[in-house]
Amino acid sequence: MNEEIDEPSRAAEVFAIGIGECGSNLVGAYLKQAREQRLPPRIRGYLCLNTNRTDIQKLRQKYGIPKENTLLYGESEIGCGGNFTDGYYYAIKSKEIIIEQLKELGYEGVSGFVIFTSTGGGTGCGGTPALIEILKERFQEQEKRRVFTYVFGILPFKDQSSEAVNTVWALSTLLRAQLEDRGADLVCLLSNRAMLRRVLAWRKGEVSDFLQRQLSIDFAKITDVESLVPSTTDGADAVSKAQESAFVELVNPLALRFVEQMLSPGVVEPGKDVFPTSDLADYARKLDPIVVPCLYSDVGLIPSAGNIPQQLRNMVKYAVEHCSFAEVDKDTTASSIYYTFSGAREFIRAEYDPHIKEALRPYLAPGAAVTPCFVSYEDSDANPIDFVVLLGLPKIPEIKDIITSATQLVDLHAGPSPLRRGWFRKSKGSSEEELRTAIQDVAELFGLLQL
Ligand SMILES: Nc1nc2c(ncn2[C@@H]2O[C@H](COP(=O)(O)OP(=O)(O)O)[C@@H](O)[C@H]2O)c(=O)[nH]1
Ligand SMILES: [Mg+2]
Repeated sequence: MNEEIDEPSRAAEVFAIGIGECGSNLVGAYLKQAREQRLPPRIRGYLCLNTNRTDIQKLRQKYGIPKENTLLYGESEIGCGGNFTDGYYYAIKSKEIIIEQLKELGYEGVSGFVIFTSTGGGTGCGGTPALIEILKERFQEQEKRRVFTYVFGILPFKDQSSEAVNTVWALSTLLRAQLEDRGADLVCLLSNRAMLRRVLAWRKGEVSDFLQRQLSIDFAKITDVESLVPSTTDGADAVSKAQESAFVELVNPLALRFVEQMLSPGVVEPGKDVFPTSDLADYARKLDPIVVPCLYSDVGLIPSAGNIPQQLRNMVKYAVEHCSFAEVDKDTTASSIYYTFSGAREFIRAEYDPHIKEALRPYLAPGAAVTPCFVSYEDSDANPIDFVVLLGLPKIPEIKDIITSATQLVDLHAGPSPLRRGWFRKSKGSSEEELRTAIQDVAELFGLLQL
């Protein structure tokens, strides 16, 4: 892909994997957008994996993805229907063909993998922990080389209790595996619900045209934006399905803007300085294993207007409270923070760090560390000021909702009736105990034990 890149920066390249429908769409949209503008310089190659033939066909058509960049695996060709255990074992059983195809696409020597998935489906939810195991085994055990695996996980829309169960299972599984060094190095949570709310708030005009076209929704008549969010339960009807797919179209570009920002500090470009020098591994080293990103694009910082500390405080507040990719509590207490401040050279100054840190303090747990990264460009026109904050293990009300929904669904099927209990095995390939442990894990991790 990037022939002119020299060896050191080549070594810092990553391989992108989209697994399941959501994950593959994100990779497809990312590369399509990149092809139209410029190639994403960090991405060595990409693969979209799915257990569902129709999803792959739709994906190839929509984003113009060549066949060799997709892989259909598993036993049925009709997906996993939300059964994450199937999702997990289908991937494990297809280990050889997955590795073989990654090899053909040139994955040797990359420093990391970015894996895109939804947390609430089956193929991606179950397949992601399996994929990471496969990659870690291949690199760490066979090659004795550390590779980083970053997961961009999309949280479901609200009131999807089956997806809530899957989300809890996926987070617990990814983190438990990490204890044995076979899990995700970092999981970035992006919430469909929160992203949709942002898009609706920011691009009202454009969005209303889009909804009018796609769904014949008259935006002028909508008073409660939240009511637009599909609250589908299992077996959603066709209307909410159409609605959901229109909504994902709206949120995907936002998710991708963040991905681009997150990968950018390590990309070597003429006229660009990064201080302190940063590589992809930094995020994993400096942050807790689950993070929620915030992205404030095109910040209006005006040094000549004076009172820079105040301007920076406003920027930080706005970023955390209005630009996070999953809603966080106002008095969120993150256990770690990493921020990237990027833009034209005259605005991006390391001496702003104490002010930014001070402004971030209300969102931090006592004793938690903040890691800065300044990215400055010579060319001021092409590079607006962007501020990215990664909040390590913040308080996320949505996670609380997800735990509550998951618990309700588990409770519903628990109890003495073997027919009711059959749900655990049939729908999830799992057991009540396994799911209760996962719920407990996630509740503990986020400090949510008193629900
Ligand atoms: N943001 C976003 N969410 C999606 C997309 N496609 C599906 N989803 C969400 O993903 C979840 C369903 O998982 P899906 O990826 O279809 O399952 P899988 O194919 O079995 O891994 C639901 O929460 C959907 O709202 C997409 O392209 N973008
Ligand atoms: Mg799907």
